[in-house]
Amino acid sequence: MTRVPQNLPRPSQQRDTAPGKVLPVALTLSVLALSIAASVSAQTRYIAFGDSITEGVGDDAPLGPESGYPIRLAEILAPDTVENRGFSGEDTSELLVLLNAVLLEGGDVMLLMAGTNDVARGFAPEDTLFNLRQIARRAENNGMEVVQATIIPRLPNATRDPENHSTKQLNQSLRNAAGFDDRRLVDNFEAFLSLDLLYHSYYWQTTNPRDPVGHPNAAGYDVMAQTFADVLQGIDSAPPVNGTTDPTDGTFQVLNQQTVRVDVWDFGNGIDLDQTRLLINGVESPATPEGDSRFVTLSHSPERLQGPVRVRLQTQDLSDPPNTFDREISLFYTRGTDFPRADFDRNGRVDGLDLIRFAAAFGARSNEAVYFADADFDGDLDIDGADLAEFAAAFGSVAQ
Ligand SMILES: [Ca+2]
Ligand SMILES: [Ca+2]
Ligand SMILES: [Ca+2]
Repeated sequence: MTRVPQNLPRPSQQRDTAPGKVLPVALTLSVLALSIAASVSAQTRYIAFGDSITEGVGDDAPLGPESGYPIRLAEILAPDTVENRGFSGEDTSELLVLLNAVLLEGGDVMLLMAGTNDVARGFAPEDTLFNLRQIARRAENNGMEVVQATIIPRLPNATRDPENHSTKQLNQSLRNAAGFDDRRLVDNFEAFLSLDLLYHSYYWQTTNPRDPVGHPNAAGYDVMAQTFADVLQGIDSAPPVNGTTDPTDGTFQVLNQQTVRVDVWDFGNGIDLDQTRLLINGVESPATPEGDSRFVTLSHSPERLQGPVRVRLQTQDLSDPPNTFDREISLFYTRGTDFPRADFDRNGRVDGLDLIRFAAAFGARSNEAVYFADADFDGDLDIDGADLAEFAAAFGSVAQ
């Protein structure tokens, strides 16, 4: 029901056409003109700032001259605009240098997604996070709102971080930073991980097997644009996600008495605390969520951990229907873990990566540079069919 404020003229009074009443009509018209002007200038100018994944490298179906998620997002958000300020190949320290020029162009909201090249160059996640927070604060000091975004998973055959250990760690700390700094978060990492046939359908490698890091293809950029759009339009399509996770995925030599501690965030409608639990090696832990519906911590100190430890988070949010999360978030190895000898890279299983290592040494004798003592299972100073048989027998075995 619309309430009419008492101090406004009633419709019957407005019909009075006496000469002295022309002024209010003129006033009404000018207020109308002003409000139209205001609605035009109320368009939001988004600035998409990042690396090649913002620029749109890998987009096999660009929209006219423009590639990537920004142009797709602009179509969804029209008449708001999205300007592409993606700089291919730049890490966060380089983007920090480019920032001033971008800020000079103005804009209302910065969409900040970067860090993939930092991972490729072996930056520590905390250094990347520091740079991203610097970028965000400087943009905010310049009067912009900053929306942060997690980076997408790397390909399983990427030369750096193929198992996404560093990528996960960076994204987890990004979630904590966005939460504590009170910024909105677009979780591309989570959105991508929830896709079926992710690496086969949403990455450039589908048509370009030489993609070094893992750029999305057009289908991937469609998902990314929609993930941004949902957050910017206030639609909660993301489940609660794990922030800082300790021990983090892929850690070795963890103490046998170690507290497992996981931060959980929901950047939308909130966490359903009753449906939030940690499983450790498949068994529900007594950890209970401490916090509120936006941010909780789950913590548990098992009496003794041995061998590989798998931590699984099950949670959902308060959306209707709920967005759910049920995934292993960390696999770490305690002291005394028994790795199969053929697990050359000590990633916990004898797999294709070890096979590549074995194949490179196959046929070598101990006086040759390619000889690799770990692969000489019978210790007779060559790597031959007998060692291959041992390797084949061990293939697929896991750390205990
Ligand atoms: Ca949510
Ligand atoms: Ca291995
Ligand atoms: Ca041998």
